[in-house]
Formats: sequence, C-alpha cells, structure tokens
Amino acid sequence: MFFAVITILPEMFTALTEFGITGRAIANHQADVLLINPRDFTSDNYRRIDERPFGGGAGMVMMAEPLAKAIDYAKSQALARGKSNCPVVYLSPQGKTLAEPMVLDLCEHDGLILLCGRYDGIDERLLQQYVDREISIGDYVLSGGELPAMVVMDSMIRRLPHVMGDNASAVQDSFVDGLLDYPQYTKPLKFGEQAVPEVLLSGHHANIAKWRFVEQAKRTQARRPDLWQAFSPDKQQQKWLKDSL
Ligand code: 4GM
Repeated sequence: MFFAVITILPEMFTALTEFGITGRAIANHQADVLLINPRDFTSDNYRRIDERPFGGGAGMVMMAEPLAKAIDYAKSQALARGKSNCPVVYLSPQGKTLAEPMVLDLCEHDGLILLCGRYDGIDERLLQQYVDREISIGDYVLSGGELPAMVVMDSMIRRLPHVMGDNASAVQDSFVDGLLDYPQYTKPLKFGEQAVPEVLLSGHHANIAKWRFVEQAKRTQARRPDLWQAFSPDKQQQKWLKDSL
C-alpha cells in the first residue's frame, strides 16, 4: 500500500511512521509513506505557499500552483512504484464521513495521495482540477488535514494482511461485523468489588462465544441503535438472542 502525503508539516507524521502497529508495518514494507512538502515546489525566495484571499477576509488561502506541482510529483512517484490506482483524497469537514465500510473500499486501491489543508483552505480551482474524493473524519474542525490523513492511513494499514498478527483481531473488532465490541477482562480476578464474569473462567468455548455475542448485542442496542437497526444476525446469533430474553 502506497501513501503520498502533501503537507507543510511533514514532521507531524512521525506519530504514524515511527510508532506502534503502523510504524512496524512501514518498517516491514507493507506500507510505504512518502511525505511531500509543497514548499519544495515554490519558485519565490520566500517559499510562499499561502496568499490573501481575493474578495478580502481575515485568513490566508493555500495557492494552487505549489500544490499542483506536489500532486504531479506524487503521481509520478506512485507510477514509478507500480502503484497506478491512487486517487487524490482531500481531507475536509465537507467530505463524506469515514466509517469502516469506506475503509474497506479505500483498501481496494494501490494507495492514496492525501492532500492536507492548513490556513483557511485551498484555492477552489486546485480542488476542482485535482481532487478525486473528499473525506471527513467527523463533524468537527481541526487546524489542519494532517491528523485526519493519519486517521485514514491508520484505519487502512491495520486492515492489511499480516499487519495485526495472527490473532485476527483486526477482522474481529468493532464495526467489522456491524456490532460494538464485547467487554474484556484480564488479571487480577478481583478488582475492588468486581469479579471477572464466571463464564470467562469456565473454559467452555461455546458458552463464552454466546456470552460475548449477547454482550455485543446489549451494548449495541443501548449505545448505537442505528447500528443495531442495520444488523442482521445469522442463524446461530438468532438462537443466542432468543435464549437471552
Ligand atoms: C477546513 C477546510 C479535516 C479545514 C479545509 C480537515 C477537520 C477535518 C481544513 C481544511 C480539517 C475533518 C483543515 N478539520 N473533520 N482542517 O476531517 O483542510
């Protein structure tokens, strides 16, 4: 999986590239992250990437030209790596909201070219000529598209084969089967007044699977009625639900 990130703050991406599961996946060459600073594609002595908006107003707008050159460079690098199917994604609050089905769809590509905005946005003409998809990570405004770009990459990298180890937890976890996760417990057996649920100590795998599913169902009904509405239980799960009433 190839990611080219267009950003004036490439140092921020060490959080993704040097730590944890994503850091290891990149070290193992399962994911490749190329950071491209549009300042390197300016031609003036000040390396300007922003200007005042036509029509007036307080803030600054990112200029089209350095971003266009940076995206062209990203596309040439994708091709040089044999990654021909890499759409240009703009992270913005106006985009379609990221959710697990969209992550699976994004993973069908060879990679992404992620465009991170700063200041008060980007010249509209650059967006119209270069951007294939606009994605939001939620209904709030951040000071730049860098954190959203890292969220998108993390959500994709953890779905790559072999990245999560063989406990299959990436395939198991929240949303992937359309339900929230079941509660987890570990040592000690008693924490304050609370004991670990008896069934988890029983070693009875069928009972444990049933208990976990019923916990997932209860949580999802209580916290995310929208997800519960859309969930269709299989035969086994229908039986477990009937038994639990
Ligand atoms: C406004 C317009 C994405 C703000 C363009 C980017 C939140 C998200 C920015 C921009 C962002 C999001 C930068 N804030 N909800 N800030 O995904 O690039």
